[in-house]
Amino acid sequence: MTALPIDLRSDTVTQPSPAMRTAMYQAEVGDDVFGDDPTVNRLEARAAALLGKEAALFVPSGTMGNLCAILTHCRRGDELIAGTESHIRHAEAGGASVLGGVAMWAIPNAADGTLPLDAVAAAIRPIDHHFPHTALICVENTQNRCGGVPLSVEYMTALGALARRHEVPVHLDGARIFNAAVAGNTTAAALAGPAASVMFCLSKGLAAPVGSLLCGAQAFIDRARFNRKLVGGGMRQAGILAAAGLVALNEMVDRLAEDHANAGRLARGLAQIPGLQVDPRVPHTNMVYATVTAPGWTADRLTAAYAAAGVLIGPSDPQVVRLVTHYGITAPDIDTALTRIAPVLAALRA
Ligand code: TLP
Repeated sequence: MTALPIDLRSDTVTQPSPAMRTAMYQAEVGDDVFGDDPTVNRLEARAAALLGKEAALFVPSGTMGNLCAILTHCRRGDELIAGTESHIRHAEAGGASVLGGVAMWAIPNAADGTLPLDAVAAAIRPIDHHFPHTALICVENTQNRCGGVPLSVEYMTALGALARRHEVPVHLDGARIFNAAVAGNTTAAALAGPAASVMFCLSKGLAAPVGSLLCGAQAFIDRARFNRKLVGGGMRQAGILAAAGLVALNEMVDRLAEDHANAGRLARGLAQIPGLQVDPRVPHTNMVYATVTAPGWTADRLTAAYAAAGVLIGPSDPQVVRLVTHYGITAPDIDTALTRIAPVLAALRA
């Protein structure tokens, strides 16, 4: 295989754009742990404004952004509510429990990615000395493991109202909130409005090399800054990274629609392949999940076979694979990928 592989494992594999590299080279920097980095300060102000919050904190990763939010909202022994399919529960190494002493009450996500409101209400603990204190409700938008589905402003508003009635804050894992905003024809601020805090990533579909932002009220972000230091996330001349982040916010949001269109193209192609089960209507944003139904095949085996054919994908569950479109993947790349993988199951079944 001499042609370059087409990498659909995640939107985290994106390369920075030429404008990002130029901005990084030219970035004005200082020591951000002293609050001296003008580029980080500009990025934090811009992120807060875009998300409709008072303040923001630049962190190295989405995982650390979620962790700092949890450490800031919760005390040891508290409990948070999250979806069974949420990244916080599924893929953050149990950080809330290990580092925060916070227990998780997991509610099955509905197929549309939401946490059913009656289930959330039922999971909020009454005040009783037997029970841990429910300190936080976490939702994810887009909801990755539910197919990258966007949650609507209406749902977020209803969840926010429920949470307010119970005086429990909502944290939004908005790693891909701009995908949700573009898909739902709304704004990130409208989606984040009902949440007390929101984390979003620069280094996924927005294609920056590193970094995420945690946004919320000023007093919340001041305490989160303490927690970022606690977990070793204070970075020094981080303006080098923030410069790429500013380009990401200024130039890379609107083009996410292209990734969504390419995901649709990919899903329609995959739906033609016997041995894969894909709902061609399903990609709402930039992810396609496919169930491997070919007898004797698993997600791992298919991933290896596709890699040998020059297409990188990710196993997600024993029989499920995930393919993600992103900056650097064009419509012709999708067609090439489909041409490469179409014969794989057919050849081996023959
Ligand atoms: N997701 C990664 C993997 O960890 C699965 C991916 O390829 O999708 N929240 C959500 C919803 C995420 O999908 C991710 C990363 C994170 C948080 C964590 O972000 P990072 O990787 O920056 O720590």
